[in-house]
Amino acid sequence: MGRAGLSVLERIDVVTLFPDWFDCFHQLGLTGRAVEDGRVSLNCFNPREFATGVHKSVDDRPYGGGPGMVMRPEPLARAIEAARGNDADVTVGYLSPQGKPLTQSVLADLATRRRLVIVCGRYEGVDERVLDELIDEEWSVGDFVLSGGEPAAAVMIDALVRLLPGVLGHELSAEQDSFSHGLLDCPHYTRPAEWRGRHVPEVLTSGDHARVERWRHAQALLRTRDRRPDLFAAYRLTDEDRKALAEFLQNGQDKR
Ligand code: 4GO
Repeated sequence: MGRAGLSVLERIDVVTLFPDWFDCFHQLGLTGRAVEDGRVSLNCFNPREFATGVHKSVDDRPYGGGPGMVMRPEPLARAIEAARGNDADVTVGYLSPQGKPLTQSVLADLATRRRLVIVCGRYEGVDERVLDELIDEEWSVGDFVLSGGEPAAAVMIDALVRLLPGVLGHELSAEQDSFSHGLLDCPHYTRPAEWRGRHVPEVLTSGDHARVERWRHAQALLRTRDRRPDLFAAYRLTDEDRKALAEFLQNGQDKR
């Protein structure tokens, strides 16, 4: 069902040694409201609580030597299994720099799975056998290294929850986002019309809605071309787009 896109994310579980990281999602802002309103439920499972022995240890030294520690398989596996439960329709993901890059379109797909379990590693990472045994997908939030998967999971949760129906309120705005059309966002302005000698572009105060939309789209094209040539190369320009670009470049209205 998740794959057909007929479902919508109902529940996110996070496997983490630091559940405090996720408290703010229950309290603050857009996600706080979404969780409070029951649009999505958010739970944490702590491998520490599944560790046995007096020390309840969750890490151990790496085979083959070297610095740092590795998360032990059994407490982690038990936490993942507790999070998953008996449900067949669950995607279990692990966050690491080795994962598939998370883009808006990957996240839009994940937002149509019914349940996600997000596993956060610490130390040097987790025992590879846990990935082989229990992880369906591996994701990355970018080409950099974090000391734990928690901030990456937090990024994912924020990006996912705002895609859920009813969460943004103004349904259209997720569609108007940067990236949903493969382009960066246009500039935004609010009052006052002049601030520190800088004026809001005249078109935005013209009341001509069609002109405003053409300007915004041209700005998005120009900014993408300047700042993200990789995205611009992948974007398929329409004849309309070419005209808009040429017009705005000619008129020197290229506020970027
Ligand atoms: C995820 C996790 C980077 C990412 C991480 C990322 N670093 N780029 N660190 O999405 C294993 C132990 C992974 C620390 C974790």
